[in-house]
Amino acid sequence: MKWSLLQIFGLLALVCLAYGDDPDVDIPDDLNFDDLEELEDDEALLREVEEKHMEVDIDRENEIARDVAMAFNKINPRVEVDPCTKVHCGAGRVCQADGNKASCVCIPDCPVEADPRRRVCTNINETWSSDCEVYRQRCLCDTKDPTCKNQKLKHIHIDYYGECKQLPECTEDEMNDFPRRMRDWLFNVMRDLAERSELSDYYMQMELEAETNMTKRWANAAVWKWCDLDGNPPDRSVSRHELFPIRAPLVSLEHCIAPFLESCDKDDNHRITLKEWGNCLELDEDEMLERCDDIIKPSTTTPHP
Ligand SMILES: *[C@@H]1O[C@H](CO)[C@@H](O)[C@H](O)[C@H]1NC(C)=O
Ligand SMILES: *[C@@H]1O[C@H](CO)[C@@H](O)[C@H](O)[C@H]1NC(C)=O
Ligand SMILES: [Ca+2]
Ligand SMILES: [Ca+2]
Repeated sequence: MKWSLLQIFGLLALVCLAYGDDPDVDIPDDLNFDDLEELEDDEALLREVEEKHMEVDIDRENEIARDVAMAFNKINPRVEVDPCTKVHCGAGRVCQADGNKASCVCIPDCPVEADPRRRVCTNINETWSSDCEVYRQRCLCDTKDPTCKNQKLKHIHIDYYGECKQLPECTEDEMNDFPRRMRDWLFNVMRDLAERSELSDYYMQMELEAETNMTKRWANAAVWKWCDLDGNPPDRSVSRHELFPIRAPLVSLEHCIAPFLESCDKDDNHRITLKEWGNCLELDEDEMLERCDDIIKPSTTTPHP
């Protein structure tokens, strides 16, 4: 999950570089996913993505440090422990410690974003300066803070990255060709992650299989991505919310992605099963085996209605 986000942000950064300077420039209709990685690096954005990963590492270190401190505390109860180290607040929120109590509060200030590439388009087709601002405002309205600008912003969310714009229609021909391009793209993303050793051993094995057996090439990549998206919660079905990492960064670059993902949910129940995913990618059903690399304890998974 984390790596796929990195991958997509990487792609986004590279593509933004190419088109970012002129917001009015048209994205070519036949944008080829494969070419994206050949574009030049954007140091600043990539650094930022790396920092986000570092934050995750720091969180983990803090957790370990806290556990050590807790153990020590049993012997010497005077050691102060930051109650926030183990608290994960949602988007737009940060943890605030009050003595030994921790609570999640709205982010007081978002970093000022002058870079137009950080802009996001919301579900009400409004351009905001950054994703942080959107999540912060939603938090303020959600908590009935007096600085909430408008109660309806309680339900605001990011539709896609980039400025709001008139998205070109996905023509029938483009749509017909899209599953093939998507399969190719998924395989290339998987291969790229494998080359950078950013897949788990389990998925490395699946990638190797995809490299050596043409029958498995697209199916393995499709299964991997589906498993990868199905993380919150890992219940063997991909919700609209879980599609966010694959949808939001691509919508403004690839105007068929949104209608394509819609079309995958054949029975319109807002979740995509592996079977539906295989069907819309036009893959052989027999090859779409549920092979997810995660430890699911059946007792802790909540089935969805
Ligand atoms: C969203 O806003 C953009 C820019 O203001 C506009 O061009 C576009 O038509 C709007 N889209 C919709 C669906 O209203
Ligand atoms: C390739 O995959 C197919 C389908 O799963 C399988 O039947 C076949 O034996 C595999 N071929 C090799 C060389 O492993
Ligand atoms: Ca899920
Ligand atoms: Ca469905």
